Amino acid sequence: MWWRSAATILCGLLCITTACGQDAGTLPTTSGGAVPFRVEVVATDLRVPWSIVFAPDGRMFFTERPGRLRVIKNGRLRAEPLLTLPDVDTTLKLGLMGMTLHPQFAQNHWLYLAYAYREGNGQRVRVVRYRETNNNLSERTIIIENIPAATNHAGCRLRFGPDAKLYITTGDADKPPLSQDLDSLAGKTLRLNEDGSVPEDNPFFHQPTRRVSPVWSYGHRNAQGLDWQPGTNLQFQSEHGPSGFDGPGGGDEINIVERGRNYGWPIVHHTQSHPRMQSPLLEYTPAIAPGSGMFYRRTLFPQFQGNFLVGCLRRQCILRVVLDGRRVVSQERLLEEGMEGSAKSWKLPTARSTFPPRSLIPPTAQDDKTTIRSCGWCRRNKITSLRSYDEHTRQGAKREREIAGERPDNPSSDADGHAVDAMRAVRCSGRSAR
Ligand SMILES: [Ca+2]
Repeated sequence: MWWRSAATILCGLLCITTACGQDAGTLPTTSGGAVPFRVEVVATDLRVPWSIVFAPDGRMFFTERPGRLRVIKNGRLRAEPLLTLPDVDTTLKLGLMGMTLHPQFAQNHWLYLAYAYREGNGQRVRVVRYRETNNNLSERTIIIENIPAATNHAGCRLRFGPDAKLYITTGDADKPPLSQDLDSLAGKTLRLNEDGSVPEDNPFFHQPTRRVSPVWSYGHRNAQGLDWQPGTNLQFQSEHGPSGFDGPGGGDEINIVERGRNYGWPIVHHTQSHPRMQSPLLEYTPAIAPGSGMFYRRTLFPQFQGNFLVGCLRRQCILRVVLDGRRVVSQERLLEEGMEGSAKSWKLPTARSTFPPRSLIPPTAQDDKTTIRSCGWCRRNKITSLRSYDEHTRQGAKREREIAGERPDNPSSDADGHAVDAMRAVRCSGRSAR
């Protein structure tokens, strides 16, 4: 029942975009009670809804990871999907994930999807474009494909920027060094024209093809939130930090992403820094598992205007970041632990001791005492071999889970700690507004 996690996040986001409660005595509020709101359930029995977009005519399109594109019109979920992709790979955290509409959707009806598919023994991601007319999709066009992916790290957030270019986040495909390889599409932000061609003003040259590269920024692990700040047009991303197998747990990031820059993975992560790499604006340990990120632009909640809202898979809450340009003014969690009580203040990031990802320790390090001895973190933590590194990682991940309040024996938690409380959807329903 782990997919209910995403369904609850869907409820929360809808609350922010469509509903507002008056009975503040029993409703969730932001800290200090400044913004009361209530959650309405608009659809049930969904399988991992991942992207939501609104058409100019008011219809709501959303993806389900098994490969379905669904629509809600006038508050009702249409029973039949608009589309069921035949070639989607739904292994673990893959599937149909990204969706966006062309900025001129009202005129050209172009809808873009990003999903994982199987290629040989591995996974890949492709982005396709359809023309949507009267709930019918046609004119399938491949925009880009053969993007490396893996069961965990596949990126897939799609959005058009203020420059009318299509931006795509990609994961490191479980191969961290690819994030630093400018000739690979893994662990990057890509920037394309609406038809999939590469803009001539992109920052990098792709050596194998001797042409301009789709790459806009690099050194990402798995960014899945993407939007531009109203007013400044700064690009913000949320990004998942290590899961334990590729570095200590936590280290989730919010970054301001700029042309041609290196965001560090896997050379630096958590609170580490490097003179030629960009440090995150915000870092979160324990993990929050940021699965989405968007700026609030609407008028129903004027207090949220210009806030960056992040859908957190862990604890199933929404992180609200109040910003003044590049400066973080405050943070809080909304809807944490379901609907009960007021939002709690977020513990602001603090410096932590961290250790290098396993990929940076050469395979021969077990016999290479010089390599181990040259690593300050390894010395401090008495790491003398890859085996002791792995044990430390395991213990660290366990501690992170305990700090996060998770129960390792909870049968409704999956391996990455995307804990699920199946009853939460019921609670949402019991408190629905109408
Ligand atoms: Ca980073």
